[in-house]
Amino acid sequence: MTDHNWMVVEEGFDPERVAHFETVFTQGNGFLGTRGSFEEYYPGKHNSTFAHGVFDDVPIFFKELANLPDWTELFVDLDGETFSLVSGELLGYRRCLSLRDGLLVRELRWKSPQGKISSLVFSRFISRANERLCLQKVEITPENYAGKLLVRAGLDGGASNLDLKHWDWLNQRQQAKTFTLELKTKGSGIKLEMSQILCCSDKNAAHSYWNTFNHPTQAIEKVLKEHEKFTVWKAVEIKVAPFEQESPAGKPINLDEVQWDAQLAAHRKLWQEDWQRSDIIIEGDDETQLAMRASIYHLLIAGPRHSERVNIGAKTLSGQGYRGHTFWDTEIFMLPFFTYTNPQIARNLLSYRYHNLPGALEKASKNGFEGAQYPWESAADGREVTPVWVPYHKDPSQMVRIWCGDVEIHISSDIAYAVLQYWKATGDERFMVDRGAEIVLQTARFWASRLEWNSQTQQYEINNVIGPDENHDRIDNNAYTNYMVRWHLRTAVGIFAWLKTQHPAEFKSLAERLSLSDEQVAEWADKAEKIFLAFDEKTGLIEQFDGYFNLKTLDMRDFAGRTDSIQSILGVEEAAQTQTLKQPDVLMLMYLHPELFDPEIQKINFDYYTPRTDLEYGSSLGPSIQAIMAARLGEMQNAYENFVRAAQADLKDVRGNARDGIHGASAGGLWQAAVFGFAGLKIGEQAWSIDPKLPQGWKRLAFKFWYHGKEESIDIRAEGKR
Ligand code: IFM
Repeated sequence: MTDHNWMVVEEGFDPERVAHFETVFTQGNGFLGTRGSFEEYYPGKHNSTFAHGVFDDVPIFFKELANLPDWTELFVDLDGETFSLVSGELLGYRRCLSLRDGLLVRELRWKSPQGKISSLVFSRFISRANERLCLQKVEITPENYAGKLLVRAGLDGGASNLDLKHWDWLNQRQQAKTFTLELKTKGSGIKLEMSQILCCSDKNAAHSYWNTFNHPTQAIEKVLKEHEKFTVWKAVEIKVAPFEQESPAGKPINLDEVQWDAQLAAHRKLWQEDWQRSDIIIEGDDETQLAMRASIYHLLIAGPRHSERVNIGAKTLSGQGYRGHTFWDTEIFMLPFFTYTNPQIARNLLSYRYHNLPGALEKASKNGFEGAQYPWESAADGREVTPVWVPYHKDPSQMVRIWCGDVEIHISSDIAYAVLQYWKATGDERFMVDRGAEIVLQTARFWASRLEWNSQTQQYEINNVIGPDENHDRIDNNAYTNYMVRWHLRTAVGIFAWLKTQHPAEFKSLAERLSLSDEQVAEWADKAEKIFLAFDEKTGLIEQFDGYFNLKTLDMRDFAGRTDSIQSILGVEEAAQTQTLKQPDVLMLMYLHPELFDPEIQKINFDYYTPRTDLEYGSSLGPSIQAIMAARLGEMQNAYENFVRAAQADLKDVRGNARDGIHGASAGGLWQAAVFGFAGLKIGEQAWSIDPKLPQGWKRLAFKFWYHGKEESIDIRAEGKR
């Protein structure tokens, strides 16, 4: 293991890639996430810090994570000239994120407009050891001059998301060497306290405090000799009222006593433990090794360790894309990583769904159904927050109708599926009895009321939905949805019976509380067997939805050289008239339920749907699933090609939208592609097995995972030895 496989490096400064690197260099600790923005002013920089659960009201998107004041602000005045990347001349520039410990370091040499050369090294980390603590340091050396140095660092209460300000000022105060700013979100009323201390390497340096309204600032001043290195560092404590009690790692801090070295050592120890459990070693392919670790790193900094009331947004805590909302991306794409490496985080994520059952019950009831219908997009309280109309990205004067919140309903089964997967992998019976069963039963109840009886065919249908492939909306009998619902209802019937026999006391109280009877559940069993399931006996094909086979086939080779999705090139309406998929749909179903389809049937459908799927520029969720299916079927070239696509989603910014935040689902999907695709890990109720198929050139694939409370180790060598 060499360190270049642990370092994401920006060699040389490229103004065009500022926003991209801000995302890639995001740091965090499972509670806070801060983008890799520069400490000093830079035009158009999108510095943001988000904390899980800190949502506020916003037009169109209902709720969004509120951008916290920037704890990284730091201005350096060098003998009267302010350091900035927009003036003077850069003589050297290198920025590195160490994935081992999340330390971000920027080293540069800068020649000021007046010709004074300085070396500057900025370092920072968000503590893993204390969720409230952030630390930052700058080392400054004048190389060809002597003069006055002034470092200014403040907390700006005027922080905003794009153009919307979420914070009201409450108070600010100074105590000894620290100052504190108190704020409250305008709509949700969440209180925030940020405190800061600024220290330096010379006791005789002059300190001052500027009590500027809503932007208190500390400064340190010193006259430096030529070649004299001077270090300034600061510690910031971030307290968010609703989450303080829940967080054992968020111990109160005495900022006066915080020491950089001691904090870094404690932080590194926990990171080491994280990697011990979570690393995937790939030998023989450095580029994907680094991408794999970068994906794991981004999952680790996003996973809530100490709260079961929050969840991970589609863009983690690394950007404003999707406003911090949670989708099925969590349960189907990211959760398996946590289930198998950090089951406590997986439990927290699923518990968020449990605590938010009231929102799902409300949604079902508003729509005229029974039980619990989970929202397509969810924020703090689990109510639907999918926007209904959004400005069209190519022409913001036009509005586009988003139907996902109305009819992308497969998410209720995706969550139930994740609950069952978690149980199977961990054996956490307590979770199942206390929380999981209720999620599965209440969502099953929703489906039982949502099914539509077709008296002609004598079958139940599910009409007017959106499947995983969002290129086609408001379609009937999406195969993914229908098969998932049959599985869901059957599973709920099994859970009901299991609870009744294995945990009679809990069963009794749950059945009473939910008013759930044997008759009702028997009806679910009956309905499950009468759901329409597409399958053509002659061809072995599953039609993605009613009428899909009649749509126009598009030859994607005709669009060679494109840099955008087919949907974006053709427009929403026209793309919907073609068979082009945004992401795997029938293949997604086969990935989740391989037991339902013989390998020949999987292959027939793989061959049919692969050329119709926009894996290059469609959804970032597609390539990893495609890679797993291809690996399972021995289509190794296709598997590797799509694995690389997923690996590059953020590091290479293949879709040009990494500026909006990390593609969390792609990161989780990449982990699954290595584990369930190339290693071929299969999890049973009592045992697990592997069926390795390594891509060409890979010499080794090794990782650990947790199964029923015990850590297991896999080490696959190219020659096939374990
Ligand atoms: O959940 C996904 C969806 O499957 C495709 N569009 C983006 C969403 C958020 O990542």
